[in-house]
Amino acid sequence: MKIHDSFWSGYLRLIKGTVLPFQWSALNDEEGIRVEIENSDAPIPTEKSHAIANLKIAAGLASGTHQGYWFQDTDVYKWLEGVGHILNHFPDKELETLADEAIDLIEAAMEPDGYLNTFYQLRTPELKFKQLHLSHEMYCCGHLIEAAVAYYTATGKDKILRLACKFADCIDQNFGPEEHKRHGTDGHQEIEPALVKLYQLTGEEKYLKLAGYLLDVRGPDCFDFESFYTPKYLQAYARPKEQETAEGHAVRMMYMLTGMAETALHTGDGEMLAACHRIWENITTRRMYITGGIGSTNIGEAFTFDYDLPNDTMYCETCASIGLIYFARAMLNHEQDSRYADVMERALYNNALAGMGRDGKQYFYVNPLESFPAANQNSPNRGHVKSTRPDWFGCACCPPNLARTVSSIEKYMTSIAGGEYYTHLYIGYESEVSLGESSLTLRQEIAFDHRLDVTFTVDAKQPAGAVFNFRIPGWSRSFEACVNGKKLDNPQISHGYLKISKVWSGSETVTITFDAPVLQVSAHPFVRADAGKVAIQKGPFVYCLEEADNGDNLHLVRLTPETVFTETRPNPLYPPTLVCNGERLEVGGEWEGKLYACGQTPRYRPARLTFVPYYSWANRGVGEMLVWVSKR
Ligand code: FUB
Ligand code: ZN
Repeated sequence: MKIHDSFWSGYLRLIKGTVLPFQWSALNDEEGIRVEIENSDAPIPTEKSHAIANLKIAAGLASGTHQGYWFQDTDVYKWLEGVGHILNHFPDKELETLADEAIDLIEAAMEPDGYLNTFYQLRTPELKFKQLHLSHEMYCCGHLIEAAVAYYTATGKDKILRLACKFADCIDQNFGPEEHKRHGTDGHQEIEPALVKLYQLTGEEKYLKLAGYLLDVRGPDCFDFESFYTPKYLQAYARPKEQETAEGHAVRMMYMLTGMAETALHTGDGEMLAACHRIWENITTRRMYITGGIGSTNIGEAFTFDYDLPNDTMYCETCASIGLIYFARAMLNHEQDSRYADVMERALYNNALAGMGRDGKQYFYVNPLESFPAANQNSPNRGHVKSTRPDWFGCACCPPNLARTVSSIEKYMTSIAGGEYYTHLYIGYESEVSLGESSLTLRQEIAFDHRLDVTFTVDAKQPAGAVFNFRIPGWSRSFEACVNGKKLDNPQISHGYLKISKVWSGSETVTITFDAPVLQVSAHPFVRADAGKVAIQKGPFVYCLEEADNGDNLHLVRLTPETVFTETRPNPLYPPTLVCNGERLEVGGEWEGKLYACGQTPRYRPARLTFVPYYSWANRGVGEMLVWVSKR
């Protein structure tokens, strides 16, 4: 698929030209990259990445010992996966050579039985597979598998695939229900969805079986629980199939659910799928931020309880939103229902994209909905909230996770199910597809302004019957669709998709116009943090106020019933800026020397307010930011 989209093509070029080269420099500890503490759960073991150095040492090509987390290897694997995906968009010999070098290193560092975890190899070999609640050994294997599937698919080079299979086989030989094997699974899920991908690529049933085993064995009798590695943190307070709500560490929960949905797709395990449905409902109706962020607390990087969505102390890790995108996409494989794509889009265009700065060299790990730099700096319970994006992290899971996700954007845009074609995200592209017996060329053009205009062209060399489904986005209140210029008077709608079924012949065009009004969204009244407030959304984008446009003390501004928005477009490649009339509370001399007082009459003066897309915040220096704004 060739992406040609004013918004996403820029991101793909950024990933190729800047993000991946920059991340390679970070993994190699090149000078001038500022490493930040961001994981509040554990002391930072290094102020370097040391990820490539660890592999070199394990391979016997350098001296020294392991530095960094016990899952530092995955930063290299996720980077490799990103390279694999980006090569589908642009050939790049230089990146490919770097990737091949990294794969050679992985081969040299791997033990003869396929085991690879540079932390355990170099620091505590006697503890291999003995600290499963902590060790991330299978998590690392999962990321190597995902890298292998992507890199092999893009290049046809199979060395990394052979290495990933060898590592997966090592896990398979050591773990399983059989008497002679160890019984248990990894504290951090990830290998499960990866094994399903490996099964899909190789057709080897053993990988699917292993994924199922690792999902079923998790539970109260599975781990030796220690310190904050509680049963909830590890999603082990009940068997995954019996769980009702999203608990514990948010990234782990998302990767587990993705693994469950992907596994159930092939095994037909109804209980597993039912659990996915229950937990999906719990997350999306009670525990998800409007930005698609998840994880209401930094303590354990975790979910808390229903409607607990604080805007300033939350976690909303970039990886957790990425995990939600994966889970939503996996659910779309089961059910073509627009509610999954709506959430996928929300998480992608807001929390996930906010994880990366415009320059592609700075990243957020934690994504607040309200940022007050003085509090971030001085309040001990907000140390995890940063006012600007650091270059890199001691625990650097998020930056390469963004690289692999954005570089594979096409995987989230469309799908084919039951012989029908589905459009989930509106992004410009061109591709050749086979639908049943027919081979078609599809082209989609997008214009997003006051509304979203979609022009979808089908080129059929021979007349061909085909069904196309177009998602009706949750943010759109009305739409109009035409086929070859003729309006559809009774459009057929199924599960939130507009269905167009016909015989296509020659070049035919579907045009759809979705209105994209500026929405003032309220939260459920039980969300205490958002009471009396609204968030602004237009199309897939949630908006925010920034100090750079609106001055400080953003909590003093409010919208009114008379507020009207106008749109301006400083840069045609980006979504519009929204300007409106609101009010600002004046804080005058009557408050001099007082902290509390009775009988003060609040005085509001008119204020012009400027909202920018949330994903773009913190690109103009340090300043306040606010998503949920008071409304009179
Ligand atoms: O533990 C591996 C990764 O590091 C997790 O997914 C992130 O939350 C961070 O803790
Ligand atoms: Zn992360």
